[in-house]
Formats: sequence, structure tokens, C-alpha cells
Amino acid sequence: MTPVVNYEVQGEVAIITLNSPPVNGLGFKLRAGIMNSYENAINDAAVKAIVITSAQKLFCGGADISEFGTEKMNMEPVLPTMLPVLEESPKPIIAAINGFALGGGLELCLACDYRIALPHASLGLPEVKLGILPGAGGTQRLPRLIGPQKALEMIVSGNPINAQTALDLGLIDHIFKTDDFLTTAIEYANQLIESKAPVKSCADLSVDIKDLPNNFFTDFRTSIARRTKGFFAPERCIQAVEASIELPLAAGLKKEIELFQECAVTPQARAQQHLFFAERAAGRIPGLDPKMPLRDIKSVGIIGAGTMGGGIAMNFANAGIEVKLLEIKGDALERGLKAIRNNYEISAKRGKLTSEKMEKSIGLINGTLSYDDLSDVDLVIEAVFENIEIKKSVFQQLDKVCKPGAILATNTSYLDVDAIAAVTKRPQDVIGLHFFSPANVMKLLEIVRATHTANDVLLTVLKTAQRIKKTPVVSGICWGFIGNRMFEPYGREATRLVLEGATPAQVDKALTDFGCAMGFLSVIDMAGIDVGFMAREGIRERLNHDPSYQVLCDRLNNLGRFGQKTGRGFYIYEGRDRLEDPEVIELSKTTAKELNISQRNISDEEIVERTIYAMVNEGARILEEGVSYRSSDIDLVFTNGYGFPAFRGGPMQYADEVGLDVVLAGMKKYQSELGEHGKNWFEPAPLLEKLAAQGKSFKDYQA
Ligand code: T1G
Repeated sequence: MTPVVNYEVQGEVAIITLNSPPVNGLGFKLRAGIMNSYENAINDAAVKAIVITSAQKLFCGGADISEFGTEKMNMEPVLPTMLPVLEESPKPIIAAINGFALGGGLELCLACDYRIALPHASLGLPEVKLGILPGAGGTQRLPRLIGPQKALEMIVSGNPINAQTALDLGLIDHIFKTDDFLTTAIEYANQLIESKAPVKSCADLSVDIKDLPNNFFTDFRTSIARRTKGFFAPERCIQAVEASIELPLAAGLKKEIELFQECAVTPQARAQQHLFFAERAAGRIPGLDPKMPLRDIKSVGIIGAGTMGGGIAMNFANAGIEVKLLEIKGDALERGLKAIRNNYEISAKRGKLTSEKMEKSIGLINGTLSYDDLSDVDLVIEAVFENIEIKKSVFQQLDKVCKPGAILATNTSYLDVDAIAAVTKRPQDVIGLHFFSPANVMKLLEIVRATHTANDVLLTVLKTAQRIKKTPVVSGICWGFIGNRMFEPYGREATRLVLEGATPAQVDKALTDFGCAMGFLSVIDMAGIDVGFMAREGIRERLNHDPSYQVLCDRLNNLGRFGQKTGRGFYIYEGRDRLEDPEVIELSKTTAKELNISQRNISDEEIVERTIYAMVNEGARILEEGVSYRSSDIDLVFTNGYGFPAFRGGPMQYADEVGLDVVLAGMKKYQSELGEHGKNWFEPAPLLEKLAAQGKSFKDYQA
């Protein structure tokens, strides 16, 4: 068993090398190994300086998140105990940062006397993204080193800074361009010894507030209010940094631990840590060897230069991949290319990318009107009108012109990928790549594994999804795949509640108060009531027994009220204003009367329960059918593609937190209390019943 820490002495320098793959997570063993090595160095009279470095490709990924919630996390030496000991070392300690130094990994560096880095190193305190805050001195030491403004921005955003920025801020002492970082670090340590460089401690520093604007913290809170709405940890981060100004280090560290513990026990922290591991689990496909040879994707063809096709093209160009964008009409192609340039110019104006990067990306996207130009591409993505016949004819064309081994993907959001594959002679090369609009912004990519999709095709597109910085989630074949299939019952309940007497604004506010980015009725107005109507065409026979199913949407559609695009849907749109529409409320009243549905006052709690439980119940069916490999995949779909609050971890995580017994009881309550509607739609999924009876959670379920 290789030790997680190597210790050696070269001359007067002790070297402590972290060696705990994959990321030097500061679990109990590594923490104990560091402190044992430190004791050796302190007790060795020959040692005059200590270098801490890493044998991994990065320096340290922080505390071991997999220890959270276990007793190992509190087994001494814990970071808040050990770092002050290092900070008070009588011998200078040098942190040699060879890559990422994140969370506790950066806090370890802050407790050292000197910090040196390679040019590509990256330093950050991402704890807030896990629903917590730096709990080992980061909120106290960082402001002392780089000032409260920069420190607060780093801590509340959770985003890392590069080595040059760290040098400019005074967070590190030197950047070394070297192929032999260890030798360089030892030489640097010897120089410190020769020059009798002093040991340093943050305890001797106070936070420099001479340039701090008067209302800095109040203004900072206002500036982050929108993007941190509903999150618990950001406010505690601010309080911790305020403490760094008001309190001496030791007292500030105590305050930091109190605030850390306040965050650590919240459902939000569990939710965000759940999503952290979910992102990494999504790439693991049961039964597939991740080391299988993949197809080489050097160029991509995209069919359709509309909003989706253009957005998809930008993803690949941004990753440096050549794109051929095909349209059948010249003017449509021109419009598409113009829209792409316009999108880039908007981003450049916002400072999100340089003009040279913009030109480079645009230069990688070339338009064409001929399928023949796609004969050499490695991957084609069809993004034409959502009509199965049109898609079939496109795939027949692609089957003729594309080279053997090219991957043929459809961007359909709910049509049958097997039916599309069946018109080609190469169903093994066909897959679904469901991008979410706007495709160049939304992170979610639903990968639809069709019945005959080859394993290497699946793994190749998973890898490619990571290259274009998407969050890929694999779905099996069913109507609506994972997202839209679960979004349908959620939307059914939202519109049904309007029939039963809630106003669209009340339904939407209940959902945004729950944490959703937008309420369903606002979403459907934005996406287009006509789009939803067309999508439901594919499941009409399943809905016929329920005359009230989405009847309001159908009627608005037939009235030509498609939503934002026509200025009226569930709401009236005047400029940027979204206004309640008395005509819709009247329409719901008359429709309810027609259908013998009695209207009543409805609580926000009922709105949330009926919409979210209906979604969760469908998710249970999806798991049971094997359409999704794991509940955390479903959570990634909704937190990355549908505006479900990340601080709740996704619908399945939320249900696990509430308790499946509570969700089941809710389903049964509505099943019995809502008459015909309840009987039609609140039948609990067998898996929900089974897991609830076993006292288990969706997280426990493996297909
Ligand atoms: N703990 C446990 N496992 C971790 C981990 C961590 N900190 N970081 C990564 N892993 C696992 C990950 O799940 C995956 O496992 C494998 O390592 C490779 O990860 C006191 C309390 C470091 C930039 O938030 O940002 O310090 O899937 O695929 O792309 O204040 O991992 O192979 O089984 O992401 O090279 C704060 C989180 C902790 C950093 C490397 N630190 N990690 O990226 O590899 S809280 C973080 C990352 C804390 C202190 C507090 C990235 C990375 P598997 P990967 P990568």
C-alpha cells in the first residue's frame, strides 16, 4: 500500500510530498501523514526549512468530501487544528503549488510561510459550491493576505484564480517556469535559509481596510442577492469575512467554525454535495469499459441553421472543433450565420470573450447548402423541425453521404430515436443528442441511447460532451426521455391547478418561492404553447380519458395565444412586463364549469406538492423502467436544464430529503381527494411504494 505522504530530507530541507490519488483529498490518513512528517521535520535539528509538494498532477483538491457526514471527518488531526500548528512552525514552510490548490488545499497553503507555484496552477476556495464555506482558516487568512474585497469575491463565487492573478494579489510569492519543480522548490528553500528569511504568520497580520468603501458589505450583499437567492452559505461567507476584520485571528477562526457548522448540517449542503458527485457519476455507464477505444471527433456537421443548430454549432467552435453548418436555403443559412456572429458579438461586448477568440470560433463554422460537404465529418447533429418525417428524410440523406463510422445524432426533444435510426443502414451509429435552448448557454445535454446504439458511440459522445463543456446525462428511449417526460406531469398539475381556481401568477409564485427559476406557466409561455401542443400530439391516446388534461393549453393554442411570441399566452406581455390576464382567468372559470370542476382557494403548499410529487413519481417510473441509470442523473437533468433549484439538489434528492414515505402519503392523499383527476394521475409508482415501505431513498436504488 503506497503511503499517502512521502517524507525525505535533502540537505537542510525536509520535503513532505502529498501522494493520495486522485486529488490528494485531505482525508484522515493524509492529514495524519502530513502532521507526522511535520513533527519529524521539527524534531530533526538538521532541517532548517520544509517544502510541501505533490506527486499528483494537482496540488490538493481540499477536504475529502466523501468523508463529510462520517466520523472520519472529525478524526484528529482535523484541518482547523493542524493548520495553526503549521502556521506557528519555527521553521519556514514552503507550499510548492504544482496545480489546483482548492478548498482545504489552499487553506493548507495559507498556513505556510511562503507559497510558490507553476504557471498553470489554480487557487480557489470553492466550498460555497458545496453549500458550506472555507472551514480551515480560508475566510480569516485570505482577507489578511489579499484584502477583503478580493477575498470575498473568491469565497462567495467559489471560482479559482490563476497563478498570475494570485501573484499580483500577493497570495503567492513566486511563479517558477520549470520542468523540475521539486529541485526549484528546494533551491528556493535553501535561499530562504541562507537569507535567514523570517517565518510568517497571518496572526501577525490584520485585514487592510483603508481602501474599503463605507458600505462595502451592504453593497456586496445587494450585488449578489439575485444570483444567490435561496442559498444559505453565501451570507455566512460574508459574515465570516466580516469577522476577519472585527476579530483577532484566533477568535475569527472560532467564528468561522461556527458558521461552517451552521452550513454543514443544512439540506442545501447535502444537496450541493450530492450534485458534485452526481456530475461525476453521470459519465459511468453500467457494464461499459470506460477505457474502450473511442471514435475520433475532429469535425462536426450540423443540419439546420436555426436557433438550435446555430447554438449547437457555437459549442463545438468554442471547443476548437471545425463545424459545417448545412441549410437547404441560402437565405436561411445566411440568417443562421449572422445570428451566430451576433451571439458572439454580444458575448464579446459583455467581456466574456476576446475579439480574437470570437473570430477564431466564427472562423471554425462554415456554411454549406450541400449534403456532399458532410461526407468527411466525424459527427453529424440534426437540428431540423421537430417532425418525425422530416427527420427521417434527413437521416436517409446522411446515410447516403456520411463516411462509415460517422456518428449520426438527432437533437429531437421527444421523438422516437429508434424510428429515426431504423431508416438508416447503420442504426449502431445513431444516437440522440438533446441540447437545451439556448444551446450555447444551457449546460445540460441529454444523450439518448437508442436500442442499437453502439457502446463506443455512446462513450464517444459522452467524452465529446465534456469537451464542449456540457453536463451529459444518458437517457434510454421513451417519450420525452428523462426531462420532458417528467416535465409533462409537472406542467399538467400546474395548468390543472389554474382550472381548479389558482391564478397563473399564484401557481408560478409558489414555484419560484420553492426555488424554481421560473414558474411553469411562464416557462410554457416562453417556450411556446404551440410547441407544447405539438409535443402532446405524440401522447394524445394516453390522455384521451382525461378531458381536462392540459385543456387550457390546448384552448390557448387554438386561440393562437402561443405565449411570449404572440404577446399573449397565460399572461399578457407588454415589453418586458408579464401581466396577469383576466381573460385567461375567465377562460379557466368557464372551462372548469364545462368540465364540472369546482373552483376553490388553493394553498401554495398544495401547488408545490402536486407539481413536484407528480414529477418525482414519474421519475420513479423512469428509474424502474431503466430509462435512467440512477436518481442523481435525473437530478442533473432538472438542475441543469429546467431551472430546478440546485440548493435542493434536484427532484429526487428533494424527495429523499422530504422522505419517500411523506411523498407517498402525498400521492395517496391527492389520489383520493381529487376525484377523477386524482384517480387518473396520482397512482403512486411501484418503486416509490417499495422504497418508502423499506424506509429507503431513491439514492439507494440501483437499476
Ligand atoms: N473530495 C473527495 N473526492 C474528490 C474531491 C474532494 N475534494 N475532489 C475530487 N474528487 C473525486 C471526484 O469525485 C472524482 O471521483 C475524482 O476525484 C476525480 O475528480 C475545510 C471543507 C480537484 C478540480 O470543492 O473541483 O476543502 O468520479 O473528475 O476533473 O475548507 O475534482 O473518479 O470516483 O473532478 O481533474 C473543497 C472539488 C472541498 C474541489 C479535479 N474542494 N473537486 O478535477 O477530476 S471542501 C472542492 C474539484 C473543503 C475546507 C473544506 C475537481 C478538481 P471519481 P474530477 P478533475
